[in-house]
Amino acid sequence: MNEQGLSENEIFSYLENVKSEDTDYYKVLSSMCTHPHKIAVEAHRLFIEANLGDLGLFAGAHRLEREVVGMLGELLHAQSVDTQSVKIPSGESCENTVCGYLTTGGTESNIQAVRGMKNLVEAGGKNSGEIPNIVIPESAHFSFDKVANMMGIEVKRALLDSEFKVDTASVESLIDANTIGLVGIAGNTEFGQIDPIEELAKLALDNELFLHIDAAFGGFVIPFLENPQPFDFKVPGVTSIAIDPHKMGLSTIPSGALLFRSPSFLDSLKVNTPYLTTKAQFTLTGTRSGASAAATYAVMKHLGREGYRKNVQYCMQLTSKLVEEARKLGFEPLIEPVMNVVALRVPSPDLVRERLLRKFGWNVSITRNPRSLRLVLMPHNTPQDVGEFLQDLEKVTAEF
Ligand code: 0PR
Repeated sequence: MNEQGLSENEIFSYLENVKSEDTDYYKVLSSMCTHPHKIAVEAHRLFIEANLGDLGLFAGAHRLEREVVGMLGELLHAQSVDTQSVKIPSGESCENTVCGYLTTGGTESNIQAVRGMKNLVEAGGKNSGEIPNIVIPESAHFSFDKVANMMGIEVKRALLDSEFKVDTASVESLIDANTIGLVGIAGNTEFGQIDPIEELAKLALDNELFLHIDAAFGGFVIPFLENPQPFDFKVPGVTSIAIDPHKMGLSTIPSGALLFRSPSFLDSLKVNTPYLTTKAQFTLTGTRSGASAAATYAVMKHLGREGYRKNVQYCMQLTSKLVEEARKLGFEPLIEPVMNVVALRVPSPDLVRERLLRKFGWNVSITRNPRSLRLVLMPHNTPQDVGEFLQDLEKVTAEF
């Protein structure tokens, strides 16, 4: 650290320089995040110092968190949503209402959902003494590798079917006496596919298991599609859901959310906080951003269902355009896109990716199995970009 402080000017000229190395999302087809809505940015600034780790000091930001959890609960068909009594991590009781809290994103939500399962099983005396396990789809996000590593839980991976949905027969075959829960994905990272949530829920109910749905990406997409598949609390057996406002919710980073069907789930995450303004904390992080709560509140209120529907329609139109024109070039998608993620079969995908970046500046990614070009069509992309991308793809693949 320098001994004497630099001037504001010096610092900001350096920062602006450095920021030019960051993407402005132009030619980015690999990201599930996008520019936050300007209303979210303003609200974020207004609550910049709010710390939801000490709720009593930030009652306003805490109210906004409660309202966001309430709105998300409504969106995800929680049975009873009463924003006055929505449970947030402050230690109050919340019978018959959705409960949850705002996390830093899908990773924290997934970790906490599994931690809740483990704690509830241990509290219920159901622990067999063996290592507990969960069964997740092979397509699950790598945040579940962190779950396995942190919590001493075995993570079993079920096979996918030909459409990259989890194969429920494979899930069933992996369930044993030490299984505590299942995971389904509503919008998987690589293919944008939705697992058969109703079938998973039936398995969960029949075997008395928890069922966590990772809708980190799909949570702000599926409800706004024309014929949404059931994936949320409407499906009996779904016990928790991860949904990320900082992806298709157009909020600022870090904005995730974890919702539970039952308050006992949240209670199982309780840690006493003797010297704070509240007696207990249910979150993974201690100090956490109230600015994210304000940003998410602002953008959800501002856009409403209509605004999000338009956003999803726009991204789906880009998706259709991309697939239609890619087909004309002879490239087929691995599946008919369910949401705004396309996995495109191209020759030598790794080389194509590298050349698209080096020659034309496109950022795309690759699916693991099978390897294909993965493209996420986000609000920052335009129809013109899609047209240009396809021309560049044609040039690059002509070399093979
Ligand atoms: N669950 C699913 C289904 C996800 O797709 C992701 C992230 C997570 C959980 C974890 O969420 P957080 O990263 O918020 O903890 N999916 C994206 C991915 O790994 C995240 C991302 C976003 C990566 C923007 C790159 C990027 O530029 O691809």
